[in-house]
Amino acid sequence: MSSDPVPDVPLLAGMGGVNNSQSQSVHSGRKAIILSRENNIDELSSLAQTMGIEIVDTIIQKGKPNSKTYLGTGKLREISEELQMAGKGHPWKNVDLLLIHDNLKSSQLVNINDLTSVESWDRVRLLLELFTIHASSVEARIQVRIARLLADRSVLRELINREHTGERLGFGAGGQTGWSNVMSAVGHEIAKLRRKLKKMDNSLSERRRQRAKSGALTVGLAGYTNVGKSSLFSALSGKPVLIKNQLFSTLETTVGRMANQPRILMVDTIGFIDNVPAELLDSFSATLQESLSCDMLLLLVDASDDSDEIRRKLATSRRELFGRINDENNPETLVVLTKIDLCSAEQIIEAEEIVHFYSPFESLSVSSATGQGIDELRSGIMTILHGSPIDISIFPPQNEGEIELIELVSRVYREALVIEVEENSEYTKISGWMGKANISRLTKDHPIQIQISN
Ligand SMILES: Nc1nc2c(ncn2[C@@H]2O[C@H](COP(=O)(O)OP(=O)(O)OP(=O)(O)O)[C@@H](O)[C@H]2O)c(=O)[nH]1
Ligand SMILES: [Mg+2]
Repeated sequence: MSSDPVPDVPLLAGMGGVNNSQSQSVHSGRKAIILSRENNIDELSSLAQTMGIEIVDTIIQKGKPNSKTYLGTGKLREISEELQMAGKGHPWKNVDLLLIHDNLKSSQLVNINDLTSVESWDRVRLLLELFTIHASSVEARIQVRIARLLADRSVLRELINREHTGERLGFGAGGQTGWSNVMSAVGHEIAKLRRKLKKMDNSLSERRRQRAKSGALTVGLAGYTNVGKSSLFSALSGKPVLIKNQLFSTLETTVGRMANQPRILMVDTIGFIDNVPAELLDSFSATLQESLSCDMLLLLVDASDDSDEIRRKLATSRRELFGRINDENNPETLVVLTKIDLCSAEQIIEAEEIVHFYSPFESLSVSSATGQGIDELRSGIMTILHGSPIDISIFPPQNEGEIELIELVSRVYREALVIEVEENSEYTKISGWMGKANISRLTKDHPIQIQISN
C-alpha cells in the first residue's frame, strides 16, 4: 500500500506504525517474555504464537497494575538487568520483546521502554502487529494502518508532552520540533487514509443496496476469533476460504451464495476478541457493518471450549455485536454451536444450557468438519428467512401450450431448497422453501399447473 512516509524516527515503545528503518515487520522467530498481573495468559500466548513469536518466560506479579509502569520500577529494572546479563544457555538470551498482558496508557508504554530499553508491546500493539501481517485486502490494510497510526499518535502526544515539561529530551536537533513534525505527518496520513476508506465505504453501501434490490437475503456469520466462522461459511456456501487454527486469520469480508440457494448470501468476516479498545475496532467498523447489516445473524459459539470460556466469549460477542447494531433493526439471530465433533454428548448439552441461560436465542449444533447438523442449520436458516416450508404441487400438462412436468420440477429444484418429494400418478409434490418473489413468478407463469399450500 502506498502511503506518505513520515520522517524516520528512533525506535520507541509502541511506535510500530510509523515507518521506521529500525522497526521490524517480520516477528516470526523472535523471543519474548510476557509480563502479567494475572494467571491466565493463554489468549495472549496464542496471539503471539500465531505470529511465530516464542514465549520463553512469563513473569506474573499479582495485584493492581502500577499506574506509571504497570509492574513497578524495581521489578522492571531487575528484568532489564537480567536481560542484559543473559548469556549463553540462559532462556532469556536473545529476548528482544516484552509483551504486556493489558491495554496500557501511552505514558506507561514509554516508561517501560525507558526503564528496560527493550521493545515493549501491550495487547493492542500485539493485535496491531498481527492484523498487519494478516491483512490481505487493500481495505483491511488501510484499516489496520489507520489503527496503528492512531495508536502511534497517542505515544507521540506523550513524547511531545514530556518534551514541553522538560521530562525527556526530544529527538533531532534541539529536540523541540522533531516529534511535532512526525505528529503532523501522521495526522495528514490518517486524514488521507480515512478519505480513501470513505470512498470504499460508499461503494460497499452501493453493493449492499444492489443486493437488497436483487431480492437476495443476507446471513451474517459472527463470533469470537477462531470459533469456526470461515469453516462454516465454506460448509454452507461450498466456497473455499482461508481457514486456519489461528486467531484473526480472517480480517476482510467474503460474501458467498448458500449452496443451492443463490438468493441467500452468506457473509464471513473478522472475529471478536475480549477487551479491544474502541479505536481499534472502529477502524474495522465498515467491515463489521457489512456482516451485521443482514437479514439474519448466525452467532457462533465453540462448543469444545470449557464452560468459563464459552461464557466469556459469548458475553464478548454479544457486547460487540449488539453494541453495534441499533435496536430497531436487530436481525433475527440463531446461535450455532460449532466443532461438536470434538465434544462428548454431555459437553454439547452443557454448552447448549449455557447458551440458553445467557442468551435469548434458539440454538443449533453443527460440525463443519463432519457435516453433522449442517442440513438442519440450512433448514433453520430457511425457516427464519422464509417462514415454514411450503408444498408445491406440480401437475402434468393437460392443455395446449402447457409445459412438461419435468421442466417445471427442475425449475422448482433450481429455485427452492427442497426437503422432500412425493410423486403419484396425478401430480408431483415438492416440500421445501422458496423465496416470495420466486413463488409469485412461478404461480403467475403457470397458474393451472402449480398449486401452493402450507
Ligand atoms: N474439529 C473441528 N475443527 C473445526 C471445525 N470448525 C472449525 N474448526 C477448526 O477451527 C480452527 C478455526 O477455524 P476458522 O474457520 O478459521 O475460524 P474463524 O472463526 O474463521 O477464525 P478467524 O477468522 O481467525 O477469526 C481451524 O483450525 C478449523 O479447522 C469443526 O467443526 N470441527
Ligand atoms: Mg475466519
